[in-house]
Amino acid sequence: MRANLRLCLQFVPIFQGIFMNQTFTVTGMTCGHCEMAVKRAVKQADPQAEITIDRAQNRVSIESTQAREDLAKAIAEEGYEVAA
Ligand SMILES: [Cu+2]
Repeated sequence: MRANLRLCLQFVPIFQGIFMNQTFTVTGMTCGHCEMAVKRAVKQADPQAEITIDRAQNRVSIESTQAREDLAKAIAEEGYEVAA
C-alpha cells in the first residue's frame, strides 16, 4: 500500500499546469506580420499561451506551461532567431 503510493507520486509531473513567464530575445521581427507569425507559432506549441511582444526591444514574453526549449524551437522554426 505504502509502496504503491510512493511509486505513484514519482510519476506526478510536478510542474504540469503551472504557468511560468518566460522571456526570449527574438531578432528578425520587422513588422506586425512577424509578430503575428511568432504568436501563431507559439500558440501551436501551447494553445493556452499568453504572448506579449515588444518588437522595439526584440522581446517576446510568454506565459506558458511548456518547456522553454519547446517554445524557443517553435519560434526558431518559424524563421526567427532566438538569442536567449
Ligand atoms: Cu514582418
